[in-house]
Amino acid sequence: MKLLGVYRSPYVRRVAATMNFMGIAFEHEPVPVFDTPDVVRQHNPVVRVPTLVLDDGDALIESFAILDWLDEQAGPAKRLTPASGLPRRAVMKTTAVAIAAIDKTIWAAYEPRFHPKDKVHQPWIEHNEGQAMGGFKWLDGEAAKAGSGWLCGNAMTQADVTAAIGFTFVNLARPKLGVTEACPHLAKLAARLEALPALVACKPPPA
Ligand SMILES: N[C@@H](CCC(=O)N[C@@H](CS)C(=O)NCC(=O)O)C(=O)O
Repeated sequence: MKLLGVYRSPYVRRVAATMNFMGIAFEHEPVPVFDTPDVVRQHNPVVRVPTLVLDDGDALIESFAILDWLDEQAGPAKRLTPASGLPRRAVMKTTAVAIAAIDKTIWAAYEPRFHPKDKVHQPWIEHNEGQAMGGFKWLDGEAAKAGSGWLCGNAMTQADVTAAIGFTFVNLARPKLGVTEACPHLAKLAARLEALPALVACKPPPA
């Protein structure tokens, strides 16, 4: 099994961290999708990462769909999103806030990256940053309630993994946003997660 994409991408990283937590072996091919799109295109018509190329040649795309498949492979004891009921709803909801905050951080970062200087629309950057900050502050409130525990229940879940990876990413991509200062409880949770071998093994390079 081969994971395409760099660990700077929070989407790629949450897939890698999840496989590490589950003890699922994989090969990592750090394809820079914008520089070498053809490598990704062979497996993913939309040319985005993460793309997970399976041993039978099939490929999975979109981190949420990949994580869903990994949960099924891992089985009840190791899955990171509960299979049903209120525990599932809580983890899905919290993970959705985390991934939406990541999405919005990326939208803000892409605006100056992919437009000529005179076409960059600062109000649009601020709009997206405001939404990202809304998500991170909400996660901070949940982290405050969790204290030294986990965001959803008694065990670590996908909500913790995606929230921690999102926190690390926003600080790399939009350091001036001040998420660390605004979200001290989330910062503590992220520091705990980032110290675990599963996340250390897929550390993003410094900005
Ligand atoms: N919703 C997707 C987002 C994936 C995504 O946007 N990946 C970025 C890298 S961080 C990418 O491949 N960008 C290339 C492009 O959009 O052209 C997921 O969760 O996998």
